[in-house]
Amino acid sequence: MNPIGIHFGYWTQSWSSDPIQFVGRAQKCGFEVLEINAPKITRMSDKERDTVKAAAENAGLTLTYSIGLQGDMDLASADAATRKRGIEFLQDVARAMKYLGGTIMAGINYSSWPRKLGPDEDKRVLTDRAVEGVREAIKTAEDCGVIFCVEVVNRFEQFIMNTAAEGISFAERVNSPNCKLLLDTFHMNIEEDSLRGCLLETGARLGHFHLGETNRRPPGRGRMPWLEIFGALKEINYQGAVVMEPFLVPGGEVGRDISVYRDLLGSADLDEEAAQSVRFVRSQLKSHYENI
Ligand SMILES: [Mn+2]
Repeated sequence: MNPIGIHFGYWTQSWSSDPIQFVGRAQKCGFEVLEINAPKITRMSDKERDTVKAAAENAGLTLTYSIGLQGDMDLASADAATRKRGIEFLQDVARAMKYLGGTIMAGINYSSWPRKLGPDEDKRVLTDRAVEGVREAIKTAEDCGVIFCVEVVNRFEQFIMNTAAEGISFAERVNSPNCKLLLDTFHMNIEEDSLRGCLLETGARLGHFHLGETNRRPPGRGRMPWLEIFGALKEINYQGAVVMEPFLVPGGEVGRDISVYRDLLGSADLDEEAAQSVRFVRSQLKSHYENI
């Protein structure tokens, strides 16, 4: 069965929070994977990395690494120095991940986030630059055994890949065995004609998977058709992690970037909500394994 994970942003208002504080909480809630901030590990000393690695191992957690490149590292930028900074940063991430034994690097690692198309910009030109940048950065990922998962996100957050079909075409152009797709049900719900259809189309190119309800409540608290989604993952024999990415609390950098403008937690408890969602996802996954 797929390991179940959570994105650390669920518990914090700052992307640069120290990931170690979420290890114990994730374990207690029943997770097997914790997705942490990739930029953060590039700024750590080896000693700090050792501490994070040991804590995750002791908690039985696999770490995955999330990226939303900032504007000054945009691989699609017209400015060569900006693109170079982005490539060097992604190389640093791959090396830090190798040190930590990590394999899944995922998110907006091909341009910047959030990002709209400017008035004088042409999507095709920017996509060409992004492909070229990823082709360069991914060489280090290949050397480090890191799978470079490009996330397909909805139109309000980025423009380069809004559908799995666009993601597949991007990955084909990058043409590396280490280039895979990250699909996310929150974005798929907005853009895809068919949830099952786009997963079947992606097939073996799916490298990572995010779970989110339509309003980013924890899975099981909304109206996403989970049985259809998990059934399609089973059909394509997806063995990777399923990482939930709920965001309930407004405020701070995270609330602002995710556009959380109201309190979705109410009187509930963050850890109890997460623990309940793990049980829900596990039972949904399990029902597919029992029916074969
Ligand atoms: Mn996501």
